Amino acid sequence: MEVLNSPPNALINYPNDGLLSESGDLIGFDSSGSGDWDLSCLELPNNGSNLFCNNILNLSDDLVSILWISDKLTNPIGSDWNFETRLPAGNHNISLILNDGYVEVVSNSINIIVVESAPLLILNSPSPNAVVQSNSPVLFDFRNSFDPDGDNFTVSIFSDLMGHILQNKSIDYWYNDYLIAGNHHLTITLKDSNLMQRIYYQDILVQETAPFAEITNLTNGQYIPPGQIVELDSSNSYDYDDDIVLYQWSLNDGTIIGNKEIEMVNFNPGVIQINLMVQDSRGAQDFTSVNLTIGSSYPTLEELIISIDSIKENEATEVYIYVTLNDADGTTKNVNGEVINGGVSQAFTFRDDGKGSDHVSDDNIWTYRTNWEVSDGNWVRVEVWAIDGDSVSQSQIEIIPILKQGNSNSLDWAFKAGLPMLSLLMITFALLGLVYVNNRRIQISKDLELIESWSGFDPRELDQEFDGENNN
Ligand SMILES: [Ca+2]
Ligand SMILES: [Ca+2]
Ligand SMILES: [Ca+2]
Ligand SMILES: [Ca+2]
Repeated sequence: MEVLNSPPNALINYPNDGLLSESGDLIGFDSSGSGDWDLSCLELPNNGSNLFCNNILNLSDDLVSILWISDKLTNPIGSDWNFETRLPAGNHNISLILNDGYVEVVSNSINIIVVESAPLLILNSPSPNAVVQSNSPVLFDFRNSFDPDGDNFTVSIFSDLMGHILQNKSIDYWYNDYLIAGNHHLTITLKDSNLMQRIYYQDILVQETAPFAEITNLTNGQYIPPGQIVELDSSNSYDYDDDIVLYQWSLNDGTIIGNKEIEMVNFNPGVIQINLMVQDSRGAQDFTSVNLTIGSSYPTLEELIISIDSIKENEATEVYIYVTLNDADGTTKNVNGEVINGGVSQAFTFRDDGKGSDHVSDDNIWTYRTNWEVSDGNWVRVEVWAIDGDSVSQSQIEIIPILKQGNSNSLDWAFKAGLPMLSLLMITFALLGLVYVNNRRIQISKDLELIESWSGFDPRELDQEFDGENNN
Protein backbone atom coordinates (compact mmCIF):
# COMPACT_ATOMS: atom_id res chain seq x y z
CA MET A 1 0.00 0.00 0.00
CA GLU A 2 1.32 3.48 -0.92
CA VAL A 3 1.30 6.16 1.77
CA LEU A 4 0.85 9.62 0.22
CA ASN A 5 3.18 12.39 1.43
CA SER A 6 1.24 15.20 3.16
CA PRO A 7 1.67 18.74 1.75
CA PRO A 8 2.72 21.57 4.12
CA ASN A 9 0.41 24.17 5.63
CA ALA A 10 1.46 27.84 5.14
CA LEU A 11 -0.36 30.34 7.39
CA ILE A 12 0.65 33.88 8.43
CA ASN A 13 -0.58 34.29 12.01
CA TYR A 14 1.09 37.69 12.45
CA PRO A 15 1.47 40.47 11.20
CA ASN A 16 -2.14 41.21 10.48
CA ASP A 17 -3.12 42.24 7.01
CA GLY A 18 -3.21 46.06 6.73
CA LEU A 19 -0.73 46.75 9.54
CA LEU A 20 0.69 50.29 9.64
CA SER A 21 4.22 50.47 10.89
CA GLU A 22 7.40 52.52 10.97
CA SER A 23 10.76 51.57 9.57
CA GLY A 24 12.12 51.71 13.11
CA ASP A 25 9.57 49.26 14.53
CA LEU A 26 10.46 45.67 15.17
CA ILE A 27 7.74 43.63 13.56
CA GLY A 28 7.00 40.12 14.83
CA PHE A 29 6.56 37.42 12.18
CA ASP A 30 4.69 34.37 13.39
CA SER A 31 3.68 31.25 11.40
CA SER A 32 1.57 29.48 14.06
CA GLY A 33 -0.56 26.77 12.44
CA SER A 34 1.94 26.25 9.64
CA GLY A 35 3.91 23.05 9.30
CA ASP A 36 3.88 19.59 7.78
CA TRP A 37 2.63 16.21 9.05
CA ASP A 38 5.93 14.69 7.98
CA LEU A 39 7.85 16.92 10.40
CA SER A 40 8.79 15.56 13.82
CA CYS A 41 7.59 18.02 16.50
CA LEU A 42 10.76 17.17 18.49
CA GLU A 43 12.86 18.81 15.77
CA LEU A 44 10.93 22.09 15.83
CA PRO A 45 11.34 25.07 18.18
CA ASN A 46 9.44 24.62 21.50
CA ASN A 47 8.78 20.99 20.50
CA GLY A 48 6.58 22.27 17.70
CA SER A 49 4.23 24.15 20.01
CA ASN A 50 1.58 25.97 17.91
CA LEU A 51 2.98 24.42 14.74
CA PHE A 52 1.51 21.72 12.51
CA CYS A 53 3.73 18.64 13.09
CA ASN A 54 3.76 14.96 14.00
CA ASN A 55 4.11 13.99 17.68
CA ILE A 56 4.79 10.35 16.98
CA LEU A 57 7.74 10.74 14.62
CA ASN A 58 11.18 10.82 16.20
CA LEU A 59 12.77 11.95 12.95
CA SER A 60 11.20 14.07 10.25
CA ASP A 61 10.52 12.39 6.96
CA ASP A 62 10.61 15.69 5.08
CA LEU A 63 13.07 18.54 4.97
CA VAL A 64 10.73 21.55 4.94
CA SER A 65 12.08 24.96 3.91
CA ILE A 66 10.38 28.13 5.13
CA LEU A 67 10.67 31.57 3.54
CA TRP A 68 9.07 34.94 4.26
CA ILE A 69 9.16 37.24 1.25
CA SER A 70 8.09 40.77 0.36
CA ASP A 71 7.37 41.93 -3.16
CA LYS A 72 9.42 45.05 -2.30
CA LEU A 73 12.60 43.18 -1.38
CA THR A 74 15.03 41.10 -3.38
CA ASN A 75 16.11 39.05 -0.40
CA PRO A 76 13.77 37.05 1.83
CA ILE A 77 12.66 38.72 5.06
CA GLY A 78 13.43 35.61 7.08
CA SER A 79 13.57 31.81 7.16
CA ASP A 80 12.33 30.99 10.66
CA TRP A 81 8.95 29.98 12.03
CA ASN A 82 9.09 32.96 14.41
CA PHE A 83 11.24 36.13 14.49
CA GLU A 84 11.32 39.87 14.73
CA THR A 85 12.76 42.29 12.21
CA ARG A 86 12.38 45.75 10.73
CA LEU A 87 11.14 46.47 7.26
CA PRO A 88 12.26 49.40 5.14
CA ALA A 89 9.70 52.11 4.36
CA GLY A 90 7.28 51.13 1.62
CA ASN A 91 4.13 49.19 0.78
CA HIS A 92 4.89 45.52 1.32
CA ASN A 93 2.94 42.47 0.20
CA ILE A 94 4.22 39.62 2.30
CA SER A 95 3.88 35.88 1.81
CA LEU A 96 5.05 32.75 3.62
CA ILE A 97 6.33 29.94 1.42
CA LEU A 98 6.79 26.33 2.64
CA ASN A 99 8.37 23.62 0.52
CA ASP A 100 8.64 19.97 1.64
CA GLY A 101 10.60 18.85 -1.41
CA TYR A 102 7.47 17.60 -3.13
CA VAL A 103 5.29 20.63 -3.26
CA GLU A 104 5.65 24.41 -2.64
CA VAL A 105 2.75 25.99 -0.73
CA VAL A 106 2.30 29.78 -0.62
CA SER A 107 0.21 31.43 2.06
CA ASN A 108 -2.30 34.18 1.50
CA SER A 109 -0.38 37.44 1.25
CA ILE A 110 -0.80 40.26 3.69
CA ASN A 111 -0.19 43.97 3.15
CA ILE A 112 1.91 46.16 5.46
CA ILE A 113 2.59 49.87 5.02
CA VAL A 114 5.87 50.97 6.56
CA VAL A 115 6.63 54.68 6.87
CA GLU A 116 10.01 56.32 7.52
CA SER A 117 11.00 56.88 11.09
CA ALA A 118 13.37 58.75 13.37
CA PRO A 119 16.80 57.30 14.29
CA LEU A 120 17.18 54.65 16.97
CA LEU A 121 19.51 55.02 19.95
CA ILE A 122 21.90 52.24 20.86
CA LEU A 123 23.63 53.52 23.96
CA ASN A 124 26.55 51.31 25.02
CA SER A 125 27.54 53.75 27.76
CA PRO A 126 26.47 54.98 30.25
CA SER A 127 24.16 52.19 31.31
CA PRO A 128 20.74 53.14 32.71
CA ASN A 129 20.87 54.53 36.27
CA ALA A 130 24.66 54.41 36.29
CA VAL A 131 26.44 55.70 39.40
CA VAL A 132 29.72 57.48 38.73
CA GLN A 133 32.20 59.78 40.48
CA SER A 134 32.50 63.46 39.72
CA ASN A 135 36.27 63.15 39.26
CA SER A 136 36.10 60.77 36.32
CA PRO A 137 34.61 61.55 32.95
CA VAL A 138 31.45 59.83 31.79
CA LEU A 139 31.79 57.89 28.54
CA PHE A 140 28.97 58.58 26.10
CA ASP A 141 29.10 55.90 23.44
CA PHE A 142 26.17 55.81 21.02
CA ARG A 143 28.18 54.84 17.96
CA ASN A 144 25.90 51.87 17.23
CA SER A 145 22.84 54.04 16.89
CA PHE A 146 21.28 53.98 13.43
CA ASP A 147 18.60 55.40 11.24
CA PRO A 148 16.49 52.61 9.68
CA ASP A 149 16.06 54.70 6.57
CA GLY A 150 19.80 55.26 6.20
CA ASP A 151 19.45 59.00 6.88
CA ASN A 152 22.23 61.05 8.40
CA PHE A 153 21.45 62.08 11.97
CA THR A 154 22.88 63.72 15.07
CA VAL A 155 22.64 63.10 18.79
CA SER A 156 22.16 65.67 21.57
CA ILE A 157 22.26 65.04 25.31
CA PHE A 158 20.71 67.46 27.77
CA SER A 159 20.95 67.35 31.55
CA ASP A 160 18.41 69.02 33.80
CA LEU A 161 21.36 69.98 36.07
CA MET A 162 23.86 71.18 33.48
CA GLY A 163 22.02 72.00 30.27
CA HIS A 164 23.46 70.61 27.07
CA ILE A 165 26.27 68.11 27.55
CA LEU A 166 26.46 67.24 23.85
CA GLN A 167 24.78 69.05 21.01
CA ASN A 168 24.21 67.72 17.50
CA LYS A 169 27.05 65.22 17.71
CA SER A 170 28.01 62.66 15.10
CA ILE A 171 27.98 58.94 15.87
CA ASP A 172 31.46 58.63 14.39
CA TYR A 173 33.01 59.20 17.83
CA TRP A 174 32.56 58.50 21.49
CA TYR A 175 32.62 61.35 23.99
CA ASN A 176 34.05 61.84 27.49
CA ASP A 177 32.55 64.51 29.69
CA TYR A 178 32.77 65.45 33.36
CA LEU A 179 29.38 65.86 35.00
CA ILE A 180 28.72 67.83 38.13
CA ALA A 181 27.62 65.93 41.20
CA GLY A 182 23.90 65.19 41.47
CA ASN A 183 21.19 63.03 39.99
CA HIS A 184 20.97 63.96 36.32
CA HIS A 185 17.84 63.37 34.29
CA LEU A 186 19.25 63.06 30.79
CA THR A 187 17.23 63.75 27.67
CA ILE A 188 18.79 62.17 24.59
CA THR A 189 17.51 63.40 21.26
CA LEU A 190 18.28 61.84 17.87
CA LYS A 191 17.35 63.86 14.84
CA ASP A 192 17.66 62.78 11.22
CA SER A 193 18.09 64.80 8.02
CA ASN A 194 14.30 64.81 7.57
CA LEU A 195 14.00 66.40 11.06
CA MET A 196 12.38 63.28 12.41
CA GLN A 197 13.43 62.93 15.99
CA ARG A 198 13.27 60.38 18.74
CA ILE A 199 13.76 61.19 22.41
CA TYR A 200 15.03 58.91 25.16
CA TYR A 201 15.28 59.52 28.90
CA GLN A 202 17.90 58.13 31.22
CA ASP A 203 19.19 58.92 34.72
CA ILE A 204 22.77 59.01 35.93
CA LEU A 205 23.87 59.65 39.50
CA VAL A 206 27.16 61.53 39.90
CA GLN A 207 28.68 61.36 43.37
CA GLU A 208 30.86 64.03 44.91
CA THR A 209 34.57 63.32 45.25
CA ALA A 210 37.48 64.43 47.41
CA PRO A 211 39.75 67.31 46.44
CA PHE A 212 43.32 67.03 45.12
CA ALA A 213 46.04 68.91 47.01
CA GLU A 214 48.77 70.41 44.88
CA ILE A 215 51.73 72.65 45.73
CA THR A 216 52.80 74.90 42.89
CA ASN A 217 56.32 76.01 41.95
CA LEU A 218 58.24 74.07 44.61
CA THR A 219 60.10 70.86 43.86
CA ASN A 220 61.06 68.21 46.35
CA GLY A 221 64.51 68.86 47.81
CA GLN A 222 64.63 72.40 46.45
CA TYR A 223 67.29 74.69 47.95
CA ILE A 224 66.08 78.04 49.23
CA PRO A 225 68.80 80.68 49.69
CA PRO A 226 69.03 82.03 53.26
CA GLY A 227 66.52 84.72 54.07
CA GLN A 228 64.50 84.19 50.88
CA ILE A 229 60.79 84.29 51.44
CA VAL A 230 59.11 81.10 50.27
CA GLU A 231 55.84 81.38 48.41
CA LEU A 232 53.56 78.52 49.38
CA ASP A 233 50.98 78.32 46.62
CA SER A 234 48.12 75.82 46.71
CA SER A 235 46.05 77.49 44.03
CA ASN A 236 46.53 74.56 41.65
CA SER A 237 44.67 72.31 44.06
CA TYR A 238 41.31 71.36 42.63
CA ASP A 239 38.06 69.64 43.31
CA TYR A 240 35.65 68.44 40.65
CA ASP A 241 32.81 69.70 42.81
CA ASP A 242 34.55 73.05 43.12
CA ASP A 243 33.94 72.95 46.85
CA ILE A 244 37.32 73.36 48.55
CA VAL A 245 36.65 75.19 51.79
CA LEU A 246 39.95 74.85 53.65
CA TYR A 247 43.65 75.05 52.90
CA GLN A 248 46.10 74.27 55.69
CA TRP A 249 49.87 74.52 55.64
CA SER A 250 51.86 72.84 58.40
CA LEU A 251 55.29 71.57 59.34
CA ASN A 252 56.03 68.00 60.36
CA ASP A 253 56.07 68.89 64.04
CA GLY A 254 52.46 69.99 63.70
CA THR A 255 53.15 73.71 63.60
CA ILE A 256 50.43 75.40 61.55
CA ILE A 257 52.02 77.80 59.08
CA GLY A 258 48.81 79.30 57.78
CA ASN A 259 45.47 78.62 56.12
CA LYS A 260 45.50 80.88 53.12
CA GLU A 261 45.64 79.64 49.55
CA ILE A 262 48.96 81.45 49.19
CA GLU A 263 51.29 82.07 52.13
CA MET A 264 54.60 83.94 52.12
CA VAL A 265 56.91 82.49 54.76
CA ASN A 266 60.47 83.04 55.95
CA PHE A 267 61.81 79.74 57.27
CA ASN A 268 64.73 79.08 59.59
CA PRO A 269 67.72 77.27 58.07
CA GLY A 270 67.58 73.51 57.82
CA VAL A 271 65.68 70.75 56.07
CA ILE A 272 61.94 71.08 56.48
CA GLN A 273 58.89 69.24 55.25
CA ILE A 274 55.93 71.40 54.34
CA ASN A 275 52.54 69.73 54.34
CA LEU A 276 49.44 70.93 52.55
CA MET A 277 45.97 69.69 53.42
CA VAL A 278 42.92 70.70 51.43
CA GLN A 279 39.39 69.90 52.52
CA ASP A 280 36.10 70.14 50.68
CA SER A 281 32.65 71.01 51.95
CA ARG A 282 31.91 67.37 52.84
CA GLY A 283 35.09 67.12 54.92
CA ALA A 284 36.95 64.99 52.40
CA GLN A 285 40.66 65.75 52.55
CA ASP A 286 43.75 65.35 50.45
CA PHE A 287 47.37 65.82 51.46
CA THR A 288 50.63 66.56 49.74
CA SER A 289 54.03 67.68 50.94
CA VAL A 290 57.36 69.00 49.76
CA ASN A 291 60.81 68.91 51.34
CA LEU A 292 62.91 72.06 51.21
CA THR A 293 66.47 72.82 52.25
CA ILE A 294 66.64 76.31 53.69
CA GLY A 295 70.16 77.72 53.42
CA SER A 296 71.99 79.35 56.31
CA SER A 297 74.25 82.40 56.34
CA TYR A 298 77.09 83.67 58.52
CA PRO A 299 76.80 87.06 60.14
CA THR A 300 78.87 90.05 59.11
CA LEU A 301 79.10 93.46 60.74
CA GLU A 302 79.63 96.81 59.10
CA GLU A 303 79.42 100.50 59.82
CA LEU A 304 80.66 100.58 63.37
CA ILE A 305 79.82 104.05 64.58
CA ILE A 306 81.02 105.47 67.88
CA SER A 307 79.54 108.78 68.87
CA ILE A 308 82.85 110.23 70.05
CA ASP A 309 86.18 110.71 68.27
CA SER A 310 88.14 111.02 71.49
CA ILE A 311 87.52 110.87 75.20
CA LYS A 312 88.76 113.10 77.96
CA GLU A 313 90.59 111.52 80.85
CA ASN A 314 88.71 111.31 84.17
CA GLU A 315 85.48 112.68 82.75
CA ALA A 316 82.24 110.68 82.52
CA THR A 317 81.30 110.70 78.86
CA GLU A 318 78.11 109.55 77.26
CA VAL A 319 78.88 107.18 74.41
CA TYR A 320 76.65 105.60 71.78
CA ILE A 321 77.86 102.74 69.66
CA TYR A 322 75.98 101.50 66.62
CA VAL A 323 76.78 98.63 64.32
CA THR A 324 74.91 97.15 61.37
CA LEU A 325 74.42 93.38 61.21
CA ASN A 326 73.95 91.38 58.04
CA ASP A 327 72.69 87.82 58.40
CA ALA A 328 70.27 86.88 55.65
CA ASP A 329 68.79 83.94 57.54
CA GLY A 330 68.10 86.10 60.59
CA THR A 331 69.53 83.62 63.09
CA THR A 332 72.03 85.90 64.80
CA LYS A 333 70.73 86.80 68.22
CA ASN A 334 73.86 88.23 69.84
CA VAL A 335 76.07 91.17 69.02
CA ASN A 336 78.71 91.72 71.67
CA GLY A 337 81.58 94.09 72.25
CA GLU A 338 84.64 94.53 74.33
CA VAL A 339 86.24 97.72 75.56
CA ILE A 340 89.90 97.56 76.46
CA ASN A 341 91.46 100.44 78.29
CA GLY A 342 94.59 100.42 80.37
CA GLY A 343 94.83 96.66 80.24
CA VAL A 344 91.29 96.20 81.56
CA SER A 345 88.69 94.49 79.39
CA GLN A 346 85.00 94.96 79.78
CA ALA A 347 82.40 93.08 77.75
CA PHE A 348 79.07 94.48 76.74
CA THR A 349 76.01 93.54 74.76
CA PHE A 350 74.24 95.34 71.94
CA ARG A 351 70.49 95.41 71.54
CA ASP A 352 68.13 95.56 68.57
CA ASP A 353 64.85 95.36 70.42
CA GLY A 354 63.77 98.95 69.96
CA LYS A 355 64.14 99.60 73.66
CA GLY A 356 66.40 102.02 75.46
CA SER A 357 68.91 103.53 73.11
CA ASP A 358 67.85 101.36 70.18
CA HIS A 359 65.41 103.37 68.10
CA VAL A 360 63.93 100.69 65.87
CA SER A 361 63.61 97.04 66.76
CA ASP A 362 64.85 94.35 64.36
CA ASP A 363 66.23 96.83 61.82
CA ASN A 364 69.66 95.16 62.12
CA ILE A 365 71.11 98.35 63.60
CA TRP A 366 72.34 97.24 67.02
CA THR A 367 72.93 99.78 69.73
CA TYR A 368 74.85 100.16 72.94
CA ARG A 369 74.92 103.19 75.16
CA THR A 370 77.10 103.77 78.15
CA ASN A 371 78.92 106.26 80.31
CA TRP A 372 82.64 105.94 80.09
CA GLU A 373 85.18 107.35 82.44
CA VAL A 374 88.79 106.47 81.67
CA SER A 375 91.79 107.25 83.77
CA ASP A 376 94.55 105.08 82.34
CA GLY A 377 96.45 104.77 79.14
CA ASN A 378 96.36 106.60 75.88
CA TRP A 379 93.55 104.93 74.02
CA VAL A 380 90.38 102.95 74.28
CA ARG A 381 89.97 100.02 71.97
CA VAL A 382 86.45 98.99 71.00
CA GLU A 383 85.92 95.65 69.29
CA VAL A 384 82.53 94.36 68.18
CA TRP A 385 81.43 90.96 66.86
CA ALA A 386 78.29 88.96 66.20
CA ILE A 387 77.63 85.40 67.31
CA ASP A 388 75.41 83.05 65.31
CA GLY A 389 75.25 79.64 66.92
CA ASP A 390 78.81 78.36 66.83
CA SER A 391 80.13 80.89 64.38
CA VAL A 392 81.53 84.31 65.14
CA SER A 393 81.70 87.17 62.67
CA GLN A 394 84.83 89.10 61.91
CA SER A 395 85.31 91.98 64.30
CA GLN A 396 84.83 95.66 63.78
CA ILE A 397 87.48 97.56 65.69
CA GLU A 398 87.92 101.19 66.50
CA ILE A 399 90.49 103.01 68.60
CA ILE A 400 89.49 106.12 70.54
CA PRO A 401 92.36 108.31 71.73
CA ILE A 402 92.31 109.56 75.31
CA LEU A 403 92.89 113.27 75.72
CA LYS A 404 95.07 113.97 78.76
CA GLN A 405 93.98 116.84 80.98
CA GLY A 406 96.12 119.93 80.29
CA ASN A 407 97.63 118.22 77.30
CA SER A 408 94.51 117.84 75.24
CA ASN A 409 95.87 119.13 71.98
CA SER A 410 98.46 116.51 71.31
CA LEU A 411 98.07 112.78 71.27
CA ASP A 412 100.48 110.67 73.18
CA TRP A 413 103.39 109.36 71.09
CA ALA A 414 102.61 105.88 72.30
CA PHE A 415 99.21 105.99 70.67
CA LYS A 416 100.76 106.97 67.36
CA ALA A 417 103.27 104.21 67.66
CA GLY A 418 100.68 101.81 68.98
CA LEU A 419 98.40 101.78 65.93
CA PRO A 420 100.70 99.87 63.57
CA MET A 421 101.58 97.55 66.41
CA LEU A 422 97.93 96.83 66.96
CA SER A 423 97.27 96.13 63.29
CA LEU A 424 100.11 93.65 63.31
CA LEU A 425 98.66 92.05 66.40
CA MET A 426 95.25 91.71 64.78
CA ILE A 427 96.65 90.03 61.68
CA THR A 428 98.47 87.61 63.93
CA PHE A 429 95.25 86.89 65.71
CA ALA A 430 93.52 86.34 62.43
CA LEU A 431 96.14 83.90 61.19
CA LEU A 432 96.88 81.96 64.32
CA GLY A 433 94.37 82.63 66.97
CA LEU A 434 91.01 82.89 65.27
CA VAL A 435 89.63 79.67 66.64
CA TYR A 436 90.82 80.51 70.09
CA VAL A 437 89.36 84.00 69.83
CA ASN A 438 86.04 82.75 68.54
CA ASN A 439 85.76 80.21 71.30
CA ARG A 440 86.58 82.86 73.82
CA ARG A 441 83.93 85.17 72.40
CA ILE A 442 81.27 82.49 72.45
CA GLN A 443 82.28 81.90 76.04
CA ILE A 444 81.95 85.62 76.79
CA SER A 445 78.50 85.59 75.22
CA LYS A 446 77.50 82.64 77.36
CA ASP A 447 78.93 84.30 80.44
CA LEU A 448 76.95 87.43 79.75
CA GLU A 449 73.76 85.41 79.33
CA LEU A 450 74.56 83.52 82.53
CA ILE A 451 75.09 86.77 84.38
CA GLU A 452 71.77 87.99 83.02
CA SER A 453 70.10 84.82 84.23
CA TRP A 454 71.17 85.62 87.78
CA SER A 455 68.81 88.55 87.31
CA GLY A 456 70.74 90.72 89.73
CA PHE A 457 72.94 92.12 87.04
CA ASP A 458 72.11 93.13 83.52
CA PRO A 459 75.02 94.05 81.26
CA ARG A 460 72.66 96.57 79.74
CA GLU A 461 72.06 98.05 83.18
CA LEU A 462 73.89 101.23 82.45
CA ASP A 463 71.81 101.70 79.35
CA GLN A 464 68.59 101.14 81.19
CA GLU A 465 69.60 103.48 84.00
CA PHE A 466 70.37 106.02 81.38
CA ASP A 467 66.97 105.46 79.73
CA GLY A 468 65.34 105.88 83.12
CA GLU A 469 67.05 109.22 83.59
CA ASN A 470 66.06 110.29 80.12
CA ASN A 471 62.46 109.25 80.51
CA ASN A 472 62.01 111.12 83.77
CA1 LIG B 1 14.76 58.29 9.14
CA1 LIG C 1 34.50 67.62 46.55
CA1 LIG D 1 72.87 82.94 60.21
CA1 LIG E 1 67.70 98.61 65.98
